[in-house]
Parts: sequence; C-alpha cells; structure tokens
Amino acid sequence: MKIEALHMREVQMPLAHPFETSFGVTTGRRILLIELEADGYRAWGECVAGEHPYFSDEMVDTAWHITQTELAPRLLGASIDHGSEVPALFKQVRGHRMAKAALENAVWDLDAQRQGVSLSKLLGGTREVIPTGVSIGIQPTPEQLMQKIETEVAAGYQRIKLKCKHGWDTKIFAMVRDRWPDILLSCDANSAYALDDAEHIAGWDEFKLLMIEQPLWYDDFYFHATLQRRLKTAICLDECIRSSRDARAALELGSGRIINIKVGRVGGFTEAIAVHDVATEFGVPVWCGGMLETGIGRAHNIALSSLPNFTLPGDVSAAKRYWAEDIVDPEITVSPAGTIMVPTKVGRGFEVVPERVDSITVRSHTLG
Ligand code: OSB
Ligand code: MG
Repeated sequence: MKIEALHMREVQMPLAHPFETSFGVTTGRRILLIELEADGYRAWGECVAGEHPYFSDEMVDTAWHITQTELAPRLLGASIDHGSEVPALFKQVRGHRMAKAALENAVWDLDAQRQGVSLSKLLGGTREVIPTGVSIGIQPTPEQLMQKIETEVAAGYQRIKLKCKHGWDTKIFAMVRDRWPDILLSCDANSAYALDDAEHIAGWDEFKLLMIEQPLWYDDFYFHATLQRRLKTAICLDECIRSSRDARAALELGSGRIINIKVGRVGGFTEAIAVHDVATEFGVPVWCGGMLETGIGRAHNIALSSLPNFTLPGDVSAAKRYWAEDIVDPEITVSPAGTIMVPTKVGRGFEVVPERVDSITVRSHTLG
C-alpha cells in the first residue's frame, strides 16, 4: 500500500486529576496525533512524548519537529505492506523513538483495517481479556492517597502502583500495607534514587512489593544489576529499556526481573514485540506501561497487552481515570474484575470521533 496523505495535529486535553511523579506534576496533556490515508482507509497513531523532556529526552515539540522534517517525508509515498517495514525507513534517524512509534503504529492500525483483522490479531495477540492495574501519583497528603487506593481497589483493579520519591516512600508503603496486607502492590521511582540509597531501598523488602520500577538513573542498567543483587524484591525496568538489544543486555546482566513495555519508548510495535520475545526467552514477565494516553494510544496498548507474555496487570486503565471526555467511541472501560476486553472487531476496535478531535486541535499540518 502507498501512504497517500499524512496529517499531524496537536490536541490539548486537561487531565481529570493532576498526575505527580518524582519528575513533576502534569495537569493537562499536549499530544501529537498522526492520521494516515491509504487505499481509502484512515488510520491513527499517538505520540507519547510528554510536554517536557522529563521522562525521556523527547517532548511533544521535538516530536513535532522531527516528524514534520525527517520522518513523515520518509513515510509519505512509501510503498509498504506491513508495519514491520517501517523501522527500516527511519533507520538513518537516530533516537526519536516516540515520534517514530506514532507513525509506525498508525501503519499497523491501517494494515489491520486493510487485512480485515483486529489489531490484536495482527500483532500476534492471544488473550481475550487483559488484566489491569493503576498507577497512582504522589498525592498532597497520605490521607488522599489512602482514599484513592480505596476507590481503585473497590473498582476491581488487580494491582496498585504507587509513584514514590524520597519523603514519599517507606512510611507510605508501611501505611498502605498495614491497611491492605494482601493486595498486589508495587512502586515506581522514575529514577529518583542513587546507589547510595541501596540500603534504604532494601528496607522495602518487608512490604512484599511485586516490583520496584526504575529506581536508579533513566539511562542505566549496569548499576541496577548491582542494586538487584542487594534486594529480595524484583526490579522492573522502564525508562532504560529502549530496544530489544537493551532488554537482552539488561537481562543478561541481571538488572531486573520484570520489564515494563511502552510501545512509544521502544520506537513502535515491531520493537515492542521484539522486547516481549526477548523477555519470554529469559522467562521474564512483561506488562504494558501507560503514558497518560488518549483512547488511540490506549486502544493500541490494549492490543499489545494481548500478547502471551503480558502476564502481569498493566497500567492500561479506564479512560475516565484520565479524561472528562475521551476521543474514541465506545468508551474504554474496566470490568469489576479489573479486566479490559480485547476487541475482536476489525482494526483498533475503538473509533476516533472526528468532531471531538477537531474541537481540541490547536495546530495541524498535512503532508501529501
Ligand atoms: O513511569 O510509568 C511511568 C506516566 C507518565 C510518565 C511515566 C509514567 C507514567 C505512569 C502513568 O506511571 C501510567 C498511566 O496511568 O498511563
Ligand atoms: Mg515507570
């Protein structure tokens, strides 16, 4: 198929609740969306780059620039049969994985429609439902955190992940474990600690956390191996895994025992599947991370989460936790058992509502 037109747009959406991590507070999202046209089909991709280069070195403005000047021209007019052919088109451009992923994922989204199969099936998914968890940001007070956990546990979520940092860690975990001794509980430091904190972190072993996500530097997996040797609790790697080669190196080193796969962080579905496969080879479970996505990215995450080694609950939770009104129909919801049904319909299974997207678009650019 030939990519006939490529539309870029930036949408702005206020979050229903502010989201605080060790790197800052997000109150609203600026998101780059991609729409492709080919063979009479229209497909979508979402770029997960944030408003600032705090999670990774990408941000929405760099993604916009690199898409417009380098990536989109390479995709436009290209004849491709499959999403897995896209990385080769972008090979000359180093990095900018989130920008690349938005385009590649849109091609998979298109190909699913063209082949008349669900995106899950096209990606190699085998699950009918996916287990889901929630990521709960740092709250103004411990009482507010306890209230949030109560709400999410009552909603059925199968795993509670707490964002943490110095001053919002040991005491908080103790308080939560005291009230909920048996829930699946984890924490995510987003690189808030250093190796000098090893003893402090080892103190969390008593809380029986499922995992400690990215405790050390965003670009490190060598010292994570040093730390992992000192912990009973599994380390889960997020920021530092940018490719299947990183995954193999990290697992050979023993840097962690669980991997969080974010399709944007690794550059698209092709590489996400490759990371999944490396983890399988090492007997390491994976789960799907979230980046405060709209329904487009969320639908793509649901399809990815249907692959066999996504055995742990992911951060792919219900749209209403993030948005007063999402941009897809039907609304993405979670069952009382804490699961999301994987759509069996053709394509991504959640239709983009054009009027809704138009109403929140602040800039757009078309190629082709
Ligand atoms: O580290 O997983 C992370 C959100 C933005 C940036 C990084 C992370 C997150 C989350 C939120 O944890 C997951 C979600 O609910 O989408
Ligand atoms: Mg994380």
